Amino acid sequence: MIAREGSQGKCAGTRACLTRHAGGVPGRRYLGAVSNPAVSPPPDRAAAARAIAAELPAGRRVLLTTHVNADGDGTGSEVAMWHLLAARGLHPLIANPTGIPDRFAFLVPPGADASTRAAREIERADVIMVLDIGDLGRLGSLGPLVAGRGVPVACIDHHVSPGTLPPGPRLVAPDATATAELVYDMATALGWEITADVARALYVGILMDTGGFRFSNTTARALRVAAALLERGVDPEGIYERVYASAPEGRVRLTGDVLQTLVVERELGLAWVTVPPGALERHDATPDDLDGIVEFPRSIAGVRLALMFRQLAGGRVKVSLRSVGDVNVAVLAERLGGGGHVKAAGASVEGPLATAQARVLATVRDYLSRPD
Ligand SMILES: [Mn+2]
Repeated sequence: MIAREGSQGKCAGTRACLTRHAGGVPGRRYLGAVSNPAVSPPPDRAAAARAIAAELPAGRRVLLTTHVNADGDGTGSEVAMWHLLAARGLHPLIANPTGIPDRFAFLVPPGADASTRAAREIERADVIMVLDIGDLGRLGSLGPLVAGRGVPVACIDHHVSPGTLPPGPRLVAPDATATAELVYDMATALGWEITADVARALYVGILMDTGGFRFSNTTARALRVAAALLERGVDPEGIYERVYASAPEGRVRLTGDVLQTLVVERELGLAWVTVPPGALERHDATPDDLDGIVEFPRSIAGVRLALMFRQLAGGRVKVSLRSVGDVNVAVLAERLGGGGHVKAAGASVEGPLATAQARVLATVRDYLSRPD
C-alpha cells in the first residue's frame, strides 16, 4: 500500500551532512554530498515567517496548540516547532484541548506536552501559536481561554476557514499540502536548522495529511520537501511502522463494526458509514482510531462522495466528507456549517444522529444531482 524506500542518501543523519545542508542554497551542488538542497519558500510565506519570528525573541514562553483530536499533521507541526523554538532559547510547551494520540507519542520529547494543565499554561504564555487550524471553535474548551488571553496569537495553517482567531501574525496557505510544509518553509526562510528530530516530526505531518503520499494534495513540492527531510535523517520505514502498522487490536475491531453499517447509493455515487453508539468504548478506542475508515466507502468503484457519521458526547453529530474526482466537499461542508479542503472536509451538525443524518444526506443528494 505504501511505497517504501529501501535505502537512504549516503550521508543521511550524519553531523557533517546536517551542517552542509543547513540553509542550503537551491541549485548549489556540494562535492561528495547528495544534491537535494533545501526547498526554498515562496516570498509570501517567507514574509509571513519573518512576521511570526518577530514575536519570538529568546526567553519567551510560547504555547503551541492544535485542533481537538490532534492528527499527525497537528502533532508533527507542534513537535517540530517545539524543537525549533527550544533550540533558539525560547520556552515552548504543547497544550492541546485533547490528548496527543498514542501513535504519535513517540514524536513528543519528555516534558514537552502540557495538555493536562493547558489552562494554567495559557495564562503564563507570552505568545500563543495555533497550528493546523484557524478557528477558535476547533480549539474546544481552550478556545475561550485563547480568545480572552490578550497576547499575540500566531497561526500556521493550510485550511480554508473564516479565521476567527484573535489578532496575530499569520502563515496561512490553503495550497500547502500540510501545516508541516509551512513549518518547514518557516524554518528554511529564517535559516533555522532542521535537525533530525524536526525532520521526523515534519515528515509525519506530510505523510499523514497526504494519506501516505496518495491524496490529491501530494504535490511535487511536498515530495521535494519530504526528500529534503529524508536527507536530514528520516527513516521512512520506521515511521511507517510507528504510525500505520502499530494499531491496537481495538482499532481493527472498531473498523469492522463501522464497516458493517455501510450504505451505498449507486445512482448518485454516494456511500456512508456510521460509528455505532458505544463502539469506541466497547473497543477501548479513541476518535483517532477512526482516522482513515472513511477511505473504505470512498474506495468503492463508482463512489464520488463518502461520509462517516459519529455521535459526539455533547449531542452534536460529526460528519467527515471525502470525495473522488470533481466533487468539492469544502463547499458541501460549508453548507453544513463546517469547512476543510476540496477532497477532505468535516462539519459538526445538530443531533440527534438520525435527524442529522437525514439533513446531511438531503444536502449531499441535492448537491450530487445538481452540482452547482
Ligand atoms: Mn493538516
